[in-house]
Amino acid sequence: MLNPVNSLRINGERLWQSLAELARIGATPKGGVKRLTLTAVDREARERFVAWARAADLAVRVDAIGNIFCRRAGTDPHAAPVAMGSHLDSQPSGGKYDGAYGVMAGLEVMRSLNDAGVATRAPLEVVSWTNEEGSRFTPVMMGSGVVAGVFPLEHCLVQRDADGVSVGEALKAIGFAGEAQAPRLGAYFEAHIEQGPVLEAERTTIGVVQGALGQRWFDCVITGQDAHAGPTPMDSRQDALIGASRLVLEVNRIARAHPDYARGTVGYLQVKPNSRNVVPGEVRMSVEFRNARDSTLLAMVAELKSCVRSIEAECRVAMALDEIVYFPPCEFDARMVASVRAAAGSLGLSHRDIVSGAGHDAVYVARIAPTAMIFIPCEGGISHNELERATPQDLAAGCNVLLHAVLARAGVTQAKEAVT
Ligand code: HGY
Ligand code: MN
Ligand code: MN
Repeated sequence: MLNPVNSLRINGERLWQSLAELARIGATPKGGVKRLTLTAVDREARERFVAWARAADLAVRVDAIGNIFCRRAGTDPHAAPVAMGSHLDSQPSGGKYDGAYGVMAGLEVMRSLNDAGVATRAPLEVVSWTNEEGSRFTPVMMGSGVVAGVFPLEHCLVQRDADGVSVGEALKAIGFAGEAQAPRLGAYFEAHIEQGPVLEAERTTIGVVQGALGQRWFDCVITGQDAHAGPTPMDSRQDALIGASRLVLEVNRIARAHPDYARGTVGYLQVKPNSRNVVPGEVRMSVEFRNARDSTLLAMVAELKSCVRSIEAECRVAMALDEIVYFPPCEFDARMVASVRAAAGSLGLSHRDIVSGAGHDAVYVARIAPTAMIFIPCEGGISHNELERATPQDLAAGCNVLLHAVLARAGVTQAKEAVT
């Protein structure tokens, strides 16, 4: 590899400004963003990203699930591209860095290589994947899942949101129902905030991500009987909310009782008829479990199902559990992980190996291309929260690691005299 690029660094101020400008799209009062996938706000962010990519002379293509691919040519047009990316959609009350950082960091790498006149052997791509968050439409990580062959395209296009709008209709409405074929990827790097407390607590700048927890998501419908809150004696009620409340506590107990990074969460709960003087006859809720070992994840689910049976009997309700997402724990490609570690080391940045508690598009892309992730700290480990924060220094550091890991993978064929 040519020496001149070793001293190459990204433009941290430009990265910071791009993130700030993007964060104004869907900005929420407490400093976060609400950019639900395939909404008008998501379209605005997508269009801003496409305009920036075109201004950096990247070739922009959109595929049938709305994934956006932006290519920088390499000197070997037949080489499989080295890709970077993440997602522009957010949680309903999300932060300005979850997803956006990985897309803007990839764009900044392209911009910096343009500024430095560096040519790579393999082409490069920066990708914005559709619907990583899974909060408006399930399944989660939809766009990367389609490209990785996890979900059939048609299955995803007919998924509907709470208002009955389908993914296909929403894609057309925002003008991102593309026709391009997703490119074959030679490698994929995703830069992301850790979304947990480890790096900040250890004052470590870079997380060298080994892999991600496996996840199992369920929709649960609890059916009892609507009844008048006054005349109905306590013993004769079929109170769906009591059943749901018992299940919430059992999910928490099961997660706390298991090893291997076990997690259990009920994040969504809808009570019907949701009227203060009616005993609730129906509750719809989410249940999700995560774990670093597939066998432990299975054991957690088995315990959940036995709890469901006993709660049904005790509360005289019916509980329907429908599994909607499953992916096993994943390990990233050892050579790719090593290149992230080497880049952090060569930049003199503190770093440590870490496992991702969150799912990411990288989890599915890892099924079709060698993949690795780069984490940076976020304040208090807070994410999926409007208060999500990261420092300009850490954002730039992670982007420099991305730059040098990508260059090591793509190969440098031309660089102006020593890059100052
Ligand atoms: O839920 C997750 O792990 C990711 O944020 N979609
Ligand atoms: Mn994310
Ligand atoms: Mn997220």
